[in-house]
Amino acid sequence: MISLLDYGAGNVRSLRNAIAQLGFELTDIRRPADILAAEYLIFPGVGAFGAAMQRLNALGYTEPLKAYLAADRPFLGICIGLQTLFEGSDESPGVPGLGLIQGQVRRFPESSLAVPHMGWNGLRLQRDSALLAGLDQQRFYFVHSYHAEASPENADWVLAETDYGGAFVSAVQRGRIAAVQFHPEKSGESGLELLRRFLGGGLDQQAGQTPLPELARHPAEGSPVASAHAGPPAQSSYHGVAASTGQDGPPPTQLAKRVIACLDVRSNDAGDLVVTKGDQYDVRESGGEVRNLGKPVELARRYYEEGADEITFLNITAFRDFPLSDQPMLEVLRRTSEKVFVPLTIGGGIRAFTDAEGHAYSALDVAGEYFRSGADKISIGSDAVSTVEAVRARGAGDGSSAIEQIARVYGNQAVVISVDPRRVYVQSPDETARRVIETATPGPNGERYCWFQCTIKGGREGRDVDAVELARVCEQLGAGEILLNSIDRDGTGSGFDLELIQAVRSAVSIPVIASSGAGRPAHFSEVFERTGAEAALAAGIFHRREVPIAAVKARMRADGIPVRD
Ligand code: 1PR
Repeated sequence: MISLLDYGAGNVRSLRNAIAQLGFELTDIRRPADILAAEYLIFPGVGAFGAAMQRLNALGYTEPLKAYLAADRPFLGICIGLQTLFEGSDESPGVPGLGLIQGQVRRFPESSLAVPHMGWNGLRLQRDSALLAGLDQQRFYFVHSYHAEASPENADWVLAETDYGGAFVSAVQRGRIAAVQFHPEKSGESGLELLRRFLGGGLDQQAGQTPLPELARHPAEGSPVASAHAGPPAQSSYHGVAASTGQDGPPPTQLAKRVIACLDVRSNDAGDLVVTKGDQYDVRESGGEVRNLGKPVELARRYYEEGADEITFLNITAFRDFPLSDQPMLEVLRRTSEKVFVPLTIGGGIRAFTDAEGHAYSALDVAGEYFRSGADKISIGSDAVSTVEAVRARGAGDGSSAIEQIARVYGNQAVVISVDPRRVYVQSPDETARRVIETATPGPNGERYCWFQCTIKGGREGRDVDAVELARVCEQLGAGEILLNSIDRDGTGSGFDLELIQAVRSAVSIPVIASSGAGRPAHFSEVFERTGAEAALAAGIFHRREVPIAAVKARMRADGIPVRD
């Protein structure tokens, strides 16, 4: 019996779907006694360290869980499920963890690297493992701001390390107990393979010393990777210092730049939900009908199979309707998450709402429904602009905004801010109180300066908020990522707005997704080489099959940019 320790704090739908996809049945832990009855126990911890421990304690799960672990029974912890095995975390000072593994969970230090560590990174195996043998040549999806630290006291647990600034513990294992910092259920085929090995008794086999399969050779090195059968364990990296970059060790791992496929979705005039795509946000043909570029679930599956690192759905007319009445959109999410095992973001209409019967719904209610339907992240557009206006008027956040509420419950990494800016040109910086940039793309009357004005309702209304200010304030309120569109570049195929992207990226320390204007593979390399963007998103060129995702990645690889294969 495979049991899931889900204490209801976040989206575990994708994990359920991944296990179903592998042909296994899952039961839920509903009472403390169920833990000791489990044959395989999976703990996909979600939310903050302290909140996770508090839930385990409140539900009476802590002691049976400790007993289960002490008996060396098959266990797989994921993300916070790894961190809670340690003694404590900077995230929740004073809250004891399960204490199975000696050591602390630390916050990533301030640096030029974005936090959260979000995206696809590699593994450096520290020793033999049936769970990960050969998979260390793949990348897995991480999303976290805190990481477990290796130390001499926990060296016998550390199975893999990953580099981001310094090295951190990305997988642990002893006997039948294993845990990973990344999300196998969001890591495509490699993640499914890891789950398959765990559920197929991989750790039992290892405990019984079944020989491991011969390891493939590392493509870059031409020599066996330091893991199963590869001689002495690789050096460990104590105190956060990447130690395995020496002559003989495997090279440091690298976070890949992400390539994201975006599906703008709305109802067409016949009432069917379609993927559409505009030019500078105008999605209608000259005859007036909404452009139809395909069906959302089918296209999302296609992009998953073609190697998209993430999929984003934007419900582009949700600002005028109540999104929870939009059952087809929720159904799209449910069906997509059954077969697509990379992160899914959904945006559109995330705000507080009162329906025709007078029932009030908070933005958290709306977001919760999206998470339960399979979303990993939600994106907030118009409401973020109103929030920044209110914060500016008040001088500070008051905890009531959608951004703050959703980040508090689901974590910062789950909140993306979708920005829809348009350039406002001026002849001279003196013409406006706004901070302007000198632009290499002058305005229609030769203006050499501009600022980036935020809009709401899909570009229909300009507001007195600058995109740089918006990004900065939203980060302070708890947003975890910025999706940076450009109305000027949308659908033009003329390349990303590098000036806009660099202006925003240099103002925040959370990841930025460059969006709008991709026309050919070189545009992706350009945006990664010339700005600090962590990801790049495109829509039209993928929908119209003008550029395959594989061609984008091949170009990036040729240009020396780290990509997920
Ligand atoms: O304001 O919280 O309800 O969210 C609405 C969401 O819908 C926002 O994220 C907003 O960006 C989006 N949206 C609203 N209207 C449109 C429209 O096109 N008429 N789409 C729209 C925005 C922009 C990108 C697009 C890229 C890449 N689409 O997502 O996919 O520009 O396109 P390209 O590669 O073809 O150039 P709320």
